[in-house]
Amino acid sequence: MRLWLAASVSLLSGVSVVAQQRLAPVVKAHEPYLALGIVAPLFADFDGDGTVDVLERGALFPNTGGHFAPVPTRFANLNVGLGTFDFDGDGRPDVLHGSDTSYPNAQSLAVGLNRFPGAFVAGTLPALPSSSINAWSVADFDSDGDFDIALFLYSSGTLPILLANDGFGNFTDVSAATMPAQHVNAEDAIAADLDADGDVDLLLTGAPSLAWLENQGGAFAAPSAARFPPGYGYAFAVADLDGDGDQDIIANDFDV
Ligand SMILES: [Ca+2]
Ligand SMILES: [Ca+2]
Ligand SMILES: [Ca+2]
Ligand SMILES: [Ca+2]
Repeated sequence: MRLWLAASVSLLSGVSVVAQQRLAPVVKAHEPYLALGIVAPLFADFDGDGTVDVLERGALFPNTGGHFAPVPTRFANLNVGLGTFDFDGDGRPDVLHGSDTSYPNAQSLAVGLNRFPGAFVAGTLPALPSSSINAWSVADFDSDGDFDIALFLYSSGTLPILLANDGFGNFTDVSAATMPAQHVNAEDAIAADLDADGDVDLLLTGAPSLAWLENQGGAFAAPSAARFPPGYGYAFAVADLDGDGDQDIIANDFDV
């Protein structure tokens, strides 16, 4: 069983104030739910009444004063929640979800756009390889004000994937022009502006140690571990821990 030692946080840095307002809030579900045998629920105000609701296995549990009664979402493909993001910028939380496993197959990846009080409707995704998703991250990687999706797959023959959002929750595979043309064995991915140049980079664990993909104007350089000590590569979090204005990293080796 994989047991993660710390929760990860996704940080968005260096985007404009307008983009930051549009891109908040960010919630990334993580594997502990699944490692414990609990299907990953998502928490957000899905029905827009000001209270935090629960979404799990295709059912919405609206929060009515602390009581949660399931309501079918009428979106049959809404399986295990990965995260909640406002993909179409309408102020309502949308969802990223996959198949019922701790490492969903990329082919099962789906975006549910919030149309409550009606239902979720599917955003458009390109065909993706049949391989489990080792790591994923959602952030505004091309700095155009909407959430994009980065994927790192398990199968050795796969390449990193970047799906660019058109602003309405429809995604295009832009990997060939933006991602390194090599398999990247990432266990988890966090988006953060590590070099403080205004764009969102990707910090990876398990590749095999900490490594990062530098965002160079919307295209990512090959993974580099040169700036990191060896042997730290499973649980991590990113924040400005010493208050000096740049992003610091807490990491923990799986074997320690
Ligand atoms: Ca609510
Ligand atoms: Ca939305
Ligand atoms: Ca974007
Ligand atoms: Ca950067």
